[in-house]
Amino acid sequence: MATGASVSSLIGSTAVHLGRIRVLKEGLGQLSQQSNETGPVVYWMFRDQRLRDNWALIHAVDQANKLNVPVAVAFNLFDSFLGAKARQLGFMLRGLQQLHRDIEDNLHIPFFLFQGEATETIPSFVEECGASLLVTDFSPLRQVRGWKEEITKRVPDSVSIHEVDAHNIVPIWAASDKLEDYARTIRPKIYNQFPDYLTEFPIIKPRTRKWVAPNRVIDWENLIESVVREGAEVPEIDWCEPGEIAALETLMGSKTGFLATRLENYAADRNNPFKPKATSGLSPYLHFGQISAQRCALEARKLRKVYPQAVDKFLDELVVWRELADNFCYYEPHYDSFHGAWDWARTTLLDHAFDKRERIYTIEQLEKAQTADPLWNASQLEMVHYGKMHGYMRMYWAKKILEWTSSPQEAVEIAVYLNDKYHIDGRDPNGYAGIMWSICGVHDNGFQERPVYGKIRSMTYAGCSRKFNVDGYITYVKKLVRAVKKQKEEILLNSKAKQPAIPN
Ligand code: FAD
Ligand code: FO1
Repeated sequence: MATGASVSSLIGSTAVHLGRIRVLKEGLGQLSQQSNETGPVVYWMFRDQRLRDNWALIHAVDQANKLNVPVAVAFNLFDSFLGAKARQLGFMLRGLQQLHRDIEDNLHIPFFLFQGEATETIPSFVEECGASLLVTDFSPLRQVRGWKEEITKRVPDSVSIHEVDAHNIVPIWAASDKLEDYARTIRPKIYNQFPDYLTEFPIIKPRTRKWVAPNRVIDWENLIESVVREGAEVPEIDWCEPGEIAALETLMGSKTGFLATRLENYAADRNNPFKPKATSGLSPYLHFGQISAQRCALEARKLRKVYPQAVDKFLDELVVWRELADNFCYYEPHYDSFHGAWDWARTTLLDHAFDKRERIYTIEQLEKAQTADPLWNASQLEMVHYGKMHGYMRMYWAKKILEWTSSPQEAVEIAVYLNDKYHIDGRDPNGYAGIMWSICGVHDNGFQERPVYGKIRSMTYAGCSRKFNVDGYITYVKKLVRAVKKQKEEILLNSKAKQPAIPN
């Protein structure tokens, strides 16, 4: 696999920093197999589902302009993706529906939606349209990497494949070539490369060369309706509007946007679950790539003179901790199980494996928030009904699962299952790293030894009470849940009222 300088000998100069691109496969020729005509550059969009500020799309357009060929964007909707339900799929598809309209209207780039296995649909499309190049974005998750390996084998030999890290500000392979121990070890590696990578994006200008793309009407309404029906067990949320425009509004909007109206309180209040508006609320958009972290960082940095502490804290979470999570999933094959625990943590957890647990709950009891701890129950209900638990509570939530299950192995399994099932931003490297930090000592140090936890940092109800208004948070979640349930009932009543009366 070629990176950096060797990429330059393969693809020449590009609009995108060469360190951001990896050549997964060097094709034998640029000419299409189908005819004498040269086919489009195909961008298989995966993790970075946006047309603005997208280095993978910029690279695809840049290469197409150089080859004087058109560009096509392809997205594959998997039959099943890590158990995603209506909540996540509805959000994603509604965002893609907007992207489809915007990319065709504004950039005249055709958008293709395939359904099934990407290992089948993407190579077939590449072959059918006689693609001259396949560009894709980057994810460290093992499933995605497996699919890419398979696709690399299956596309015709004539076609090169370029992978662009469009998600991280400093590309994962440029930030570090190893598993990093701590935020403090990766921080200087990232910040030192900001001059190279934290740059403004060029404007995308595809050549107007028209490609007569095959007929491809996408019935979004029906597709979304059926996906939402099938995944109804975890219903959609209504407080977070999907799509790039809404994402930019959440970042910069003058009425409620984070930078314009809320950044000020970030340094002081971001760890207060009773003040949920103090954090950005960007994680759903970042997870689905509906906004670029680089855009968030560029805009936040402009306010550094006014709010230095808040901006520095925000950049630390957005860049250092987020990219550390990608680093963890990229270099640690067991990123979502006890096997991925830090060595000291594994030792101490095994030393305490047979400690008596004061309480043990089943996965069903945990899922239904039936524990004796009202604070934990509130956080679980916030996740189940609202779809996003406050960041501070996520740590407490995961640590308590360690305390209340019979082994750390089981604790990680349950935490991953619940986190991915209910969170709108689940299935993300941040989630796996967050759970492993909470339960398995990842990126953390040892603390004073305690039963069950061993040297893993513990969190307690009393500690939370000293930090924030626990009762206020519990009451806030109760209200939230009541409102969501009421709304569900109204929707149900409305849909029943709309059904035609059954004749006697
Ligand atoms: P802000 O505080 O506004 O932060 C801005 C962005 O920085 C976030 O959107 C996120 O991309 C990044 N960020 C913030 N905190 C962290 C962190 N600790 N680690 C890595 N990146 C961070 N995040 C997810 O995106 N998906 C998950 O499924 C997820 N599960 C978690 C599970 C546990 C047990 C823990 C401890 C953390 C988890 N996090 C997860 C990380 C963090 O809690 C969320 O990213 C944050 O609460 C999202 O809210 P926000 O966008 O308002 O955050
Ligand atoms: N990406 C796809 O290319 N196709 C999908 O069908 C798909 C579904 C999906 C469901 C939930 C979810 O959280 C993400 C989903 N993604 C999908 C996006 C992408 O896979 C994620 O951004 C990566 O998992 C993060 O690395």
